[in-house]
Amino acid sequence: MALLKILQYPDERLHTVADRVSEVTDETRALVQDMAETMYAAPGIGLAATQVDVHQRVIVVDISNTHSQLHVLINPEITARSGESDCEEGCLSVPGIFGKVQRAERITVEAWDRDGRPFVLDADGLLAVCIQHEMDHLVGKVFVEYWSQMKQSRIRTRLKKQMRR
Ligand code: K1U
Ligand code: ZN
Repeated sequence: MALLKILQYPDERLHTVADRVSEVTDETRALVQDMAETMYAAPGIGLAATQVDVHQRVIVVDISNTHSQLHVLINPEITARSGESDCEEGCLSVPGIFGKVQRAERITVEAWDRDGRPFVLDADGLLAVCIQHEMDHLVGKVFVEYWSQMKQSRIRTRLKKQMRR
């Protein structure tokens, strides 16, 4: 088990589109375990494989205060969405930056669990927002990229200064 290094925006590798997982193996399960540990240690409520420089469609999410409701989604696909939410978001790859993004309030997502078994999850509120945020990472999109070019440029400047310190 290991803590993984989280890529920091504007690292270009965050723009990589992840591949589907063809088969869940022990290696996939080890990745899931390391991602969960990394998320809890950060601390965060979600993590996508893209953020740890592994370009496979794998995400982990746990919005509980007790680290007791881990959702592992392999090859997640949203099959239904409804309503609108503009919840404040943060990102472990964009430290210290928070802001709103318009998302669906409720989603239905189909995925595989860590044993490769398909399941369907109905999610709403923060869980739905977090799953959508993590699924964006899998297609190379970071939440700040919903905002204006000027705001993104200010964020990049601020983060580069932060990294030098
Ligand atoms: O980097 C990530 O993708 C994880 C991100 C997920 C997220 C948070 C809020 C809205 C949408 C998606 C985070 O976990 S940022 C850290 C955070 O939100 C948090 C940290 C500790 C306790 C509670 C929340
Ligand atoms: Zn993120």
